[in-house]
Amino acid sequence: MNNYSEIIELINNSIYRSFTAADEYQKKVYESMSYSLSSGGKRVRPLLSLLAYKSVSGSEDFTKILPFATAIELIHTYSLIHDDLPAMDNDDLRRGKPTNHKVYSEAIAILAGDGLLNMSAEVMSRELDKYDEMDELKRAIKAMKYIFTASGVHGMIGGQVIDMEYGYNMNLDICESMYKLKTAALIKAAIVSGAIIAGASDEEIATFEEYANCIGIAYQIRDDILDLEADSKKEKNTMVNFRSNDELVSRIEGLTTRAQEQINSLQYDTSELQEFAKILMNRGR
Ligand code: GRG
Repeated sequence: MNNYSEIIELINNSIYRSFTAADEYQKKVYESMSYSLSSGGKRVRPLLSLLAYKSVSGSEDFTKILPFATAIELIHTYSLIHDDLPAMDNDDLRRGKPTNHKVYSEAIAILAGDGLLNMSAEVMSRELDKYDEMDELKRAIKAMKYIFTASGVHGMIGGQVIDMEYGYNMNLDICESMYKLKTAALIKAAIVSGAIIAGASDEEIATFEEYANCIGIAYQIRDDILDLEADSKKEKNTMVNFRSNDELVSRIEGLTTRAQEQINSLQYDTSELQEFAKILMNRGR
């Protein structure tokens, strides 16, 4: 992700600014939130948000999109903290470091996740005061609605429920539904919110949705292959249980091509989104 280091710096600054002062008695929860926010996440989702915004607006002034991109990373971080908890995947390591609950206790990790989710709402709603134009305000509300729907039971949480309920006993169909919700929904929200805030039409948003869905599913399949290569595959089922490596690689290529074709049909400069789709699918850990 080296090519994008300047944009990632902007994102990181915005994430760290989203923290309000740490009061004395509850400072442990701030430390716990900050631990997971600054422990080496690639910032894929906020980056996609900014690239979609830039493509539609033609502008590199990211002031308007940054709060939404930041909120998505806060939501992503909460989901990882909760996913690692004993009641969920019970993992000891995340990004090569001890998981949040291992460092701060299970209770604090639950609260830190909750805190990050709330903070995502705070960061976005703080923006609403700044809009003078009704159209801008409507776009901001539309983006918020999209982000919260995608991360809720119709999206990411729903996907996590499928993982919990069917993880040890699923078929390809269930696995596809899980990927669409658990992984692709938040990636879609990142891209679509960028397009919404930049003023894309409904038809264009539908095209971004299709692009995002393809790269979201392909991103998860790539993640499964990386897990397999690192020999860290979990006991639960993933796509590698149903398809050979060659089939999965060719599925990733097919999804990436479809994603690229989709945004190629737009009237905007989508070259960075095209390139980023390729980088994501060839990524290592
Ligand atoms: C607990 C509500 C709740 C949801 C959890 C996102 C999720 C759902 C679980 C995390 C486990 C997992 C494998 C999710 C699939 C999405 C994925 C590939 C996450 C990792 O995202 P990256 O690669 O991670 O962007 P970094 O570390 O770069 O932030």
